[in-house]
Amino acid sequence: MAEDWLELEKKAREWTYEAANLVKESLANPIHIESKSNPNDLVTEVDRAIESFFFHKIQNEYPEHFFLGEEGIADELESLGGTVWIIDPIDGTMNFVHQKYNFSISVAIYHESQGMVGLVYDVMNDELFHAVRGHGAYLNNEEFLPVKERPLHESIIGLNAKWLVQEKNAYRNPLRALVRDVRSIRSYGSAALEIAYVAADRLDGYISVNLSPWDYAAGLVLLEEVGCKASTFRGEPLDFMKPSTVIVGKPQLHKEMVSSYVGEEL
Ligand code: 2AM
Ligand code: CA
Ligand code: CA
Ligand code: CA
Repeated sequence: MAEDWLELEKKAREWTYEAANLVKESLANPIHIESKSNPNDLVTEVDRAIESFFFHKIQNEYPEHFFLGEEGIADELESLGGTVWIIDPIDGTMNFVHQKYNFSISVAIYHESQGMVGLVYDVMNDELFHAVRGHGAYLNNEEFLPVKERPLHESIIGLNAKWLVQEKNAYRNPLRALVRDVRSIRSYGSAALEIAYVAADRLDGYISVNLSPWDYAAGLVLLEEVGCKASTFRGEPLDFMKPSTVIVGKPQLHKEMVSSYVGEEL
């Protein structure tokens, strides 16, 4: 049976708003925080509860669909075959914990490896960035205009300055050169939101040395609708089965950032 992607987006949107209300309610109480891969890689019981909320909704309503989420509630997937929901329950957990602000819920639906639905919801600002493949990208009820290219020296790039000072980061020098040459950099602390900002023309590009599929899956659906590009630093398509470098931008800028800065063999 062919899926109705507009209907699925409506359902995803309804659940996202419901999940956002649960997140906001959780802010009234103390939140238990743990570390994952390192002391700054945080997770809370709210991240897990929201992932579980989506997982059970999807299992009930669409038992034939698959699930890929950051907190590992579902069995690991080996491919993006069939219909797969790719969810980051809270993107920007550090902001959620420290600021109670600047975090998002990221929900994507892929079909046979193709992004069909993408939603990135900035919970505290009530900004829902959403797209259905072939139907344009929107912020709340407003459709995005096609993005305008700017020359690299007038561009603002989303980039965490930590990447410039970590000695173990092999891309430190190419990234420093890029930071020197662009107009400025910004760091909001939610990769999904920063990718949505590129689609919305608030940023010209976004770069991270290490992201996972739930960080970019929804954002990529938005980008596709406005003609922006996303790839690894080497210009290869993103591999949804493992973490990788990610570079996103308006087409000309993306090409230049890859070919003149981060795309070289290390
Ligand atoms: P998260 O909050 O869902 O973990 C922070 O700059 C951005 O990078 C966030 O979108 C964050 O997602 C993401 N990120 C990916 N891997 C991370 C890691 N190991 N530690 C911290 N943030 C990570
Ligand atoms: Ca995390
Ligand atoms: Ca994330
Ligand atoms: Ca997360």
